[in-house]
Amino acid sequence: MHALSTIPCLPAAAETPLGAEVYRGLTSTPKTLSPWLFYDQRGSELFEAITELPEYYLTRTERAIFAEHGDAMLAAAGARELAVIELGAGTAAKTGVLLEAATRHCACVTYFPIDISATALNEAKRNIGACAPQVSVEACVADYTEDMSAVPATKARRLVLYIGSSIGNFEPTEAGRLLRNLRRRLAPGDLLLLGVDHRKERSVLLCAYNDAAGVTAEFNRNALWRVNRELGGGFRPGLFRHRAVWNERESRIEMHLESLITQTVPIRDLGLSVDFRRGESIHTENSYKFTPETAGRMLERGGFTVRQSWTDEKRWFGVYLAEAA
Ligand code: AVJ
Repeated sequence: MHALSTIPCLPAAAETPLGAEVYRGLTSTPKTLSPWLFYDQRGSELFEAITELPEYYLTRTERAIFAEHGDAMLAAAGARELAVIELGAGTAAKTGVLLEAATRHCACVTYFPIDISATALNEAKRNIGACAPQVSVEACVADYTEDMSAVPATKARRLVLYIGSSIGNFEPTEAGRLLRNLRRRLAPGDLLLLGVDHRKERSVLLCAYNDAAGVTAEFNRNALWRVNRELGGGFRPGLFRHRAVWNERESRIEMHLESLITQTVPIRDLGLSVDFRRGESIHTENSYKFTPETAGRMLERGGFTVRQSWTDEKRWFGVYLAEAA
């Protein structure tokens, strides 16, 4: 016999991943929204635009490190057969140069991009097909933050790519859990190539997350537009100011959306009405910045041993090759 629940039901929308996250975040104190909310179609386009901004050095710096040291990275991976697995592959825009290097150092290379976006993965397939046609591609739509079962078991050595400073979105405990989850899927000798943004002069960091053209501000506000589009939200995004803050103690850039006035925002599909005080903000993203020491410690806590690392002339970005211990 099933007892009838006496707990009032939340609207069905609150049980979708998006609805649940928006409900949780906007009823918390302080208010938060998870950065994965940014990445619908529009948000992914805005992020692509960010990667081309003069102030946003991350993407081009990492790409330059790959262009210069990609061969050394894949030589270090050195295996006849190599499975290159990428977490959060997106459109694999930076991966081509690494896969080309892989084909020079390994007889047989298979690429396994993993991403939550099927559209992005289709573009990834096209990108890699064009620049490294010898590589066979087996894409997988999955949320690797939930579970790592999309990381394939292969008889080839595995090289996992987790690049683009994606790990910077996670708080230290979450990042540790993510690395340990990955480690449990791997065998000793399998490798992880991790790209992280380094600590640097505050003004450089602040400009990278608050560009003159206002693209990052629009990217940030897209979280609100998305709530409007997908949950019947009544946000007026123009009434929220984009703020980027350097949190020295936590070693992270934070992005916030600050309410310019006292206002109440209805979110129809959640049956929710959200009150904002003037100046109250929604914390939408953390982007952690590392030193070689803090990056190495994070990897070690995750069960990896750093074998080699590469950086650019200014030491703004770091790429770490670590072995499953
Ligand atoms: C995609 C998480 C690496 O933190 O730099 C860019 C996202 N946020 N501008 C980053 C982002 C604002 C980006 N990551």
